[in-house]
Amino acid sequence: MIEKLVIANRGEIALRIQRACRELGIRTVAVHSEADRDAKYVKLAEESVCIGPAQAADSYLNGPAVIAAAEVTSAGAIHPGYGFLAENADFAERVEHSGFVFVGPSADTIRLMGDKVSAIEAMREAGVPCVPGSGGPLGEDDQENLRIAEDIGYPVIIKAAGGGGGKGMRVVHTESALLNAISLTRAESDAAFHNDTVYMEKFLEKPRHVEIQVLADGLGNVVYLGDRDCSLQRRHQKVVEEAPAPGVRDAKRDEVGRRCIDACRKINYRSAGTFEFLYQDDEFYFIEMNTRIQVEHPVTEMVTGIDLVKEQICIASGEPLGIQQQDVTIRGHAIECRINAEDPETFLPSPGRIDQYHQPGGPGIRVDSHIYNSYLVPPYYDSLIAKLVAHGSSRDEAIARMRSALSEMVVEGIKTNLPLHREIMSDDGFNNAEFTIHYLEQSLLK
Ligand code: MV4
Repeated sequence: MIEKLVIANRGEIALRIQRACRELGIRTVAVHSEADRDAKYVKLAEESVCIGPAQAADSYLNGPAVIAAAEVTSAGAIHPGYGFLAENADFAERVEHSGFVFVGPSADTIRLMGDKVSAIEAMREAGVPCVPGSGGPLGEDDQENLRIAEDIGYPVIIKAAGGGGGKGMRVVHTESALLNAISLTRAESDAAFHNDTVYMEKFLEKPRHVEIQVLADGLGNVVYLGDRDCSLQRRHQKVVEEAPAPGVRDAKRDEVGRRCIDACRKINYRSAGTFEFLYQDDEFYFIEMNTRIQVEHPVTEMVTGIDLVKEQICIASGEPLGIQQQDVTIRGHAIECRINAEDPETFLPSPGRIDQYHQPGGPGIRVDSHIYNSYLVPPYYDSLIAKLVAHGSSRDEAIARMRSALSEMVVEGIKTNLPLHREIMSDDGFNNAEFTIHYLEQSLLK
């Protein structure tokens, strides 16, 4: 078993990982930037190491500094959390070559999934349903590319193999716009990701974003932990997530979940992972796989009772997965609101001092947050300050509990998106689960 672990992250997820370690009897090392010296998770860790200046590029993204912190503290493992170095295959490789356990999949798996073309190819071969598309990189032959688009049928979308999460995409509605769109996406992709590989998919116009959570030990034991709907987003930033995805039939969810399990076995996947799908007209279409613990993991924890972070760490220690598929049951419904330090009108970050914080509570309420009274929200990082999660026996009960919790929650001194969450929880479209990925931007924020 791992005895000491470096948490290569900050904020609420650093605290979350630390809590999992404390339960498991693992000592923790917090690494932090100069701006995070006074952070709660730094004070609560057994040890801490300052790894650089405030700018993330000089600290949380500095792989050698993180590895050096593991060396000087004689830690055995590094947990990357989400963001920063979590899906950096070169970092994972360096961690392992330095003799530490990387809490996540192998560097090769991260690399395979980081290239969206190779990820789709692997999933298609494993029987995971994918979006109709080019089934590989687009070549330089214009006539061939026009023919591929004709076969798929317009509208199509051109995506960068090195992209993901909304970066490097272009929708094409007509044949006359295709070739220019391919050239532009290729050039942008080359500049942004040093990779000019692009591919083509049918553009789905009114999908929902539904993802499937898996846990795999790399020894052949794999389970899927149901699904999550993450459709409510603005500019590719998720705002509200929930589990299970409303309206997805159990038989459909199970069919796709089992395909995800098959795929994990086939690529020998290890750790927690998420299969991202577009969901439209009762069908799932794979788009990407995330090889990290995700921000929205708590909704899955609430409905399954399984601690995903503890499972990740036990798997990384080499333990076989202690859960079988028949042990996984989905109980009730959970919703997560991402509370951000941002201006509710302009969406610009709103860092500063928290003058007043009242954390909500009550049955079924969970708050994952590192903030406290008089905490200074630094301006350098993501604006997420809290994840407010509500669980109930039904979706309606979860929403009612979330509404109550939102009415209790007080964050003063900085601006937050609490007003937006209160609006969403009272919105008819949300309450009736009538939404797509475009709902927040096109209906609610108008
Ligand atoms: C798509 C799509 C429609 N059709 N692919 C955006 C983020 C990246 N993960 C994939 N994305 C999309 N891919 C096809 N074939 C629409 C989106 C998309 C989207 C997807 C999930 C959540 C929010 C989104 C917002 C805009 C576009």
